[in-house]
Amino acid sequence: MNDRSSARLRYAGIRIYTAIAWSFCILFYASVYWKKNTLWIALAIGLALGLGYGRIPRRTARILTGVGTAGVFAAAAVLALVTVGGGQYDTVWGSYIQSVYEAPDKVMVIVAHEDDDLNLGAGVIDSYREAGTQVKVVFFTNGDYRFKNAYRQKEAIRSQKSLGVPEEDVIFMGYGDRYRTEYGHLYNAPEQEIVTSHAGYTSTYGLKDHPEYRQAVSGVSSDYTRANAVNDMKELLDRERPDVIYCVDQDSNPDHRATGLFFEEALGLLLSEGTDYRPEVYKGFAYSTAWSAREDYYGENVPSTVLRYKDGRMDETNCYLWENRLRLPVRSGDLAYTVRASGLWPAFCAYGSQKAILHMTKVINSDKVYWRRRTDSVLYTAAFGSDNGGDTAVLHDFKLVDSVNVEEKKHRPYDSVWACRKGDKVTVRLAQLSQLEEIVLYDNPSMEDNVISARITMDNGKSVICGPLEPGGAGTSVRISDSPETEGTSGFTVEILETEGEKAGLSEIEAYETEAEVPQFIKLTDSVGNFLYTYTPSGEETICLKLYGSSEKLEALAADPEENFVVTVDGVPLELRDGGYLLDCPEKKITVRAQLISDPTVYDEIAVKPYSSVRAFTAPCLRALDTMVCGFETYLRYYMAHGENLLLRMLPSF
Ligand SMILES: [Ca+2]
Repeated sequence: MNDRSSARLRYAGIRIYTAIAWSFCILFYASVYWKKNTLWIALAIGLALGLGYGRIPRRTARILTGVGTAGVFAAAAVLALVTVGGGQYDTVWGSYIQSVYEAPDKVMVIVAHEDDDLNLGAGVIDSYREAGTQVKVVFFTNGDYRFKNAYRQKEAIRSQKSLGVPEEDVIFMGYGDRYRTEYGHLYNAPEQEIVTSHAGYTSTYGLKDHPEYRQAVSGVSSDYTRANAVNDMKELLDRERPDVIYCVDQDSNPDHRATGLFFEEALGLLLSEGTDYRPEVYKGFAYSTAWSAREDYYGENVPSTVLRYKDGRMDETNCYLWENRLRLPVRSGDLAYTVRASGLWPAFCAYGSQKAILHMTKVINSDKVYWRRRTDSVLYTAAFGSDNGGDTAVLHDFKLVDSVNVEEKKHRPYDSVWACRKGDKVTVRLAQLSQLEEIVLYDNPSMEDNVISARITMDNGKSVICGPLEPGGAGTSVRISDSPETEGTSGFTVEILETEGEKAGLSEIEAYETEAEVPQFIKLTDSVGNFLYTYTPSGEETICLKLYGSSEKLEALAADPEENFVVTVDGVPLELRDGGYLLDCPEKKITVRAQLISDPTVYDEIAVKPYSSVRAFTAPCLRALDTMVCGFETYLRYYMAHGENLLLRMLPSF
């Protein structure tokens, strides 16, 4: 090769390099304002630079190359800064909280789509895994609405792996992501009718080397029938028998609704068969408390999940009151000053096709919220009857709501209730004599149609008048303390004394012999109740700490902190005023410990860092850079996902 052609080759190399460097820089720095066309604008400018390189003065060309190179180095520095400078919270939570995550042997998380696992369980799944607890993650659909299942499922496997869940503990049920039939969704189809999914499939399928559940256990696929969907779910639960189950509940997505209802139907059937399997069940929401929650990650301290709606109810369903939520702490490594430094970053990155990174500032909070559904009611095996000919089967099927059309977004599921008027009675005959402590009546999910008053009469003659019932379908607890000398009751009747509205009714009745068991832990919070791990005060202020108790018992103790708790810094108790523990902003990092006086194993510890004016200046800069990096990575991964998915589609079969 002569000198001339080698120089030409070098020159061409520099042109290409400059074009790429500039495209990259524009993409990277414009990410914070990313619009759909940013990619094309960046590529066009890069291309123009590459083509025009020979036509501009050599000196200008050199400057262009230099600036492009400087931009690339600066981007690398920004990446390093938000990763290292965005350091994770460095508290170790009390071993006591660890014990909550250590307690079960097996946990199951049931969601509709590949990415709902993060909405429902990011921060909790990894906490269980860190405590050594097995977690099985179940995806009901293949996520094949816009993407190939192969792409979505591989994303899920990668994401879960980063949370510590091995591939063999990821289960795909293989059902469709939406359906195309006249019945609307599979959930509302006739039991044995085979329906076609949006992607054109009529039976369950999975990956070649990771088949769907039915294929894996029976060697055949399940046709897409409603009966098969319930049966697959029921068999899975019975086979796996997890101690704790987390599952999505109602929201505007038909697949989320269907998954939650299929699960409840399947578990209801299992419970009615009289097995001794009684899992702890927690329902949660993929949208308002996660995917579309408030964007509030950035701040000195990551706050806890907030209610997005006004009247203390979840907008998705009236059945869950905000005040009744269980708040679980998250692994402190998941919280950091930037999202790039969060321990959950790889899990969100894995879902490139869903732009999951962009939702990290919403999904990650200092707690995860769930609603407990007890499964130890003695009524699943009881015989029900009513004098008004209404459907009493719905009163002990485990479902609090149901829907004749899960596709109808605005539809409030009032369909599956025992309709009643004044004077109507339900008779309940228990399978065996029981010493009942509590009966819970669930009014129908309508806010307007309500049972105002009812009388519960036990077979042993005792009767209680209750009401008005909590409107909207949240349970109303009625205390029934059998006197100790009786052998228990064989049943009871519920007589409706007064109603309001046209469609009054009950959606479920439960009866318990014992108190509810919930995870037992305390957590230090700020004055408004945000869970704390590493607390950085936002000014030179006096800090007020409070206590959260996870159970009614601990909550009651926390309401009288002077008698029951001691909160100390290096062994010195903090002053208690108006229910809060007062602490002056420290000059060095300190550890605050809260402890139950009667049981020192019940405790929590947080770190409190001094206020730093340097940090007050650098933190907002760091967050701005973090936003830029998140935008860049989101779209890079999103376009890569589209490219790979396109390739998958071109392959004949996968
Ligand atoms: Ca029901």
